[in-house]
Amino acid sequence: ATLPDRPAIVHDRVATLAAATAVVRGNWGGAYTVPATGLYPHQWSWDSAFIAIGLRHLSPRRAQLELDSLLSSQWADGRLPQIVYDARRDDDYAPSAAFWGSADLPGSPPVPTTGLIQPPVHAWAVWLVHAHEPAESARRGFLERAYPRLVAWHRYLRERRAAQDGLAAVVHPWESGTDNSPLWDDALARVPGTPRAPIERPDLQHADASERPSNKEYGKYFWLAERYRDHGCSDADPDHPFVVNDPTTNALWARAELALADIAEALGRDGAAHRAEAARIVAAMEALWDADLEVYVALDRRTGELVRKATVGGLMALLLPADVLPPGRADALLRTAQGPRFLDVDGAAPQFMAPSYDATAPDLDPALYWRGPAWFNMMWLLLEGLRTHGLDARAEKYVDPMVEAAVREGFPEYVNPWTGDGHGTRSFSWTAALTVDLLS
Ligand code: 9YW
Repeated sequence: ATLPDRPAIVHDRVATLAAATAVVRGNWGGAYTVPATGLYPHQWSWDSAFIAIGLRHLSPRRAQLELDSLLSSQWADGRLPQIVYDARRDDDYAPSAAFWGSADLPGSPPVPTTGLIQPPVHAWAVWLVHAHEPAESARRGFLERAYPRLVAWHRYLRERRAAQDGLAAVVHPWESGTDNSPLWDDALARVPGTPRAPIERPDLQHADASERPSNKEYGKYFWLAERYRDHGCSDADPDHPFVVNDPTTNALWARAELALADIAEALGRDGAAHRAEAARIVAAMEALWDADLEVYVALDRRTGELVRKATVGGLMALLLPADVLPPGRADALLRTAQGPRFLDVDGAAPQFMAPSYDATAPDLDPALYWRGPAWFNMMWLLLEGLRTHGLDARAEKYVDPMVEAAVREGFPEYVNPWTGDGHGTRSFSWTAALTVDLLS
């Protein structure tokens, strides 16, 4: 099977690198990069990891600082917060720092943050930043500083989020990084949409309402955030209505454990416990495997039921080498990734990127956030997954289409996978940073 040839590529490498660099530079906030100046004016957890992966090519020191500043906002229990607020910009985003009032919560850091988390891609990002310029990293003690904090972060996932069955649970759609994914529809159906706080939507000043979650969904997001906050963000609320195992979070956690092993070994320690932990997570993920769809899916902990829908996040176990996965699993995932649900490599029309949601699903919407559009972080991860399994040439074929989609409309947040049309906000940091990475 071959991917149909792309039409002539319009981007110019030098100009594209300059434009992408200008975006990440323009979004620099002093010690970290905001995801987008209007829509997301604070530091976001997994955004910083992807941004650092691009920044390492431009300035290894800035890439280190990006991750250092997130790691320094760690809670006493080890959690890395979803958002670290910049007090100077606290009227631009909802829910605000005042909504969380993190200073009043036990174990919170000195800076205001949310109490939620995001997918644990950080240890891997730290390793990639280090490995790009090991001497510069060693000179600044980057790994020594990061390692204990990353260990504490993973301990939080294991002890506070994975106590029952070894799979990390998320307690809010925001924690998955894929807010309105179809994976969360059923679980959200039992969440009240009536928070005490007013439902504010400053996001709608920066992106079209038809491309963002609905007010109904935001009501539920606010209600869940209030509930988690009102229980002290303690993970000890037995009746929290939204507790799900997300395939992206768990696959990235396993991948990050392998990176932690590399970090430990670079520091002259034994990495075996981290490799064993990665294997343990992969074994636990068997509970998420859907043998019919040939993809990992979500598990609703409140009902005990699998959410049998294929999302691009369900392919992220491709980031793990074949010998870490169960026999035959990598081949099955590669079939799904390249099949009609995602890249459709035998299909008639050339595709820019993989959709976030099953292309064969009747309710896919190619412009609506995590319900169809292609996202640059997920596609970057998928290309890494193809490369992990020796499909370098296949991955390479997507670099130009992906860069073209990024540059054509000014580094959009997400795009239509089939036309490349941009959606959401523009000058989005991880789109630009990962473009730098693809071209470096
Ligand atoms: C929100 C910042 C974040 C990303 C998430 C994406 C969106 C909405 O924006 O979240 O308000 O946090 O879904 O993955 O980290 O770019």
